[in-house]
Amino acid sequence: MADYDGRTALVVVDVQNDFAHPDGSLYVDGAAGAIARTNEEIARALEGGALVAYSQDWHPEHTPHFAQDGGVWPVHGVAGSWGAELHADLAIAEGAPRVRKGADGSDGYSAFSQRDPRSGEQEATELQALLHDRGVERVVITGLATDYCVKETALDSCRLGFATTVIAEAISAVNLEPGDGERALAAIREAGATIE
Ligand code: VGL
Ligand code: ZN
Repeated sequence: MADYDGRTALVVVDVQNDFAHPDGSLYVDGAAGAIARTNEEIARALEGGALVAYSQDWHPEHTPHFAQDGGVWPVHGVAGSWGAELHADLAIAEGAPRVRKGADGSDGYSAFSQRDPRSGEQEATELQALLHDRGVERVVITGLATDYCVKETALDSCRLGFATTVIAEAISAVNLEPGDGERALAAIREAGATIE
């Protein structure tokens, strides 16, 4: 269990039906366990006065991110669709911010930044400003998927100078290639985050 206080934010990454529900288009094995464990962290975070923020993949119907449009992934996380909704079993902290990413055709793996598909430049999502405004120094990360959005969010978090912890039991990997999840954890550790 991570420690939570007013200078800590829990970032719950992409616990959306498409990743977390067995009927979702990009269902991640182990999602149910990750949700249960995430809910425990949410309760503790709220008790400790920490900010809880939820990220959501929020793609247009056509984007180079999707296989149908030349990318790798089945259609998922389409803005406003059932698949993009947060999973019903996930505890939702009242008034908690939701950070939507991957609109405008960017991959949007990280909750902190996305690459503008036209200029190619890396731009911040509103999460960075949100955390800075609240004086957040520590970031705890849970959610889906270990080898994509959790990893990129954790790497950005470290890069931005937040003391970063990833809760191993509250994440799960896509594993397009066997071992991707393990390699992601190694990269997260390498970047300076703690895996708990
Ligand atoms: C994700 C693949 C494609 C994720 C998002 O949330 O980890 N993975 N888009
Ligand atoms: Zn996506």
